[in-house]
Amino acid sequence: MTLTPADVREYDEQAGAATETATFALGCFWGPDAEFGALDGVIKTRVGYAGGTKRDPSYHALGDQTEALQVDFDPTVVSYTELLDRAFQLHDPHNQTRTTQYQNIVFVATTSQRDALTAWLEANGLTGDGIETRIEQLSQFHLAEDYHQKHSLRGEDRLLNAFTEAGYDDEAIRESPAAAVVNAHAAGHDTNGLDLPDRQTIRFR
Ligand code: MHO
Repeated sequence: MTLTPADVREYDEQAGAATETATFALGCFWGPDAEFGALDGVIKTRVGYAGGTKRDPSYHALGDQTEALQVDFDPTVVSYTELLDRAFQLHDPHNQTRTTQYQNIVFVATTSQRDALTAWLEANGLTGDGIETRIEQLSQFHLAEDYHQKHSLRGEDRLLNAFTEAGYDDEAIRESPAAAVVNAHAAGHDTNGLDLPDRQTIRFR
């Protein structure tokens, strides 16, 4: 089973869309990176650190920062509200983790995201004050180290090789729509046959 460099290029060339960005912290960021990468309408994902004040945080010098995930999504395919559905499926809003590293946080970036979150909570019988999940205005998102980006994809040489052979460096892998979906596949998620928006499919051999 091989993913060819041509498949990678072909996928990314066709994945262009006007996107919005959503940011969540949902525990170890490897998991949600793959979970969200499997969703239709999620174009790009990246992991990083947010929610704290430490400058230039790194995995081994995190300070008060939390592992977080950013997704660029096509709002004509998936709504911010649907991303909230998934974010709240992936954690329990009534239980917060003790460590700063793995706090559950919904970062809102715009008034419309804040309004959508308020409406989501209300529709689910919750209030911002009544849950343990932190709700914060997004200020800075510090990119995590390359080895954390698309962690499941990087764990399989045959997948990583398809990207490096297609000429992708670490930044290109991090920002690649094909890498987001292949990472989800590698983590065992149902990626809908890796369908492209126009139904062309990355072929695994
Ligand atoms: N050190 C843990 C969690 C990693 S996650 C990026 C592990 O190896 O599974 O915090």
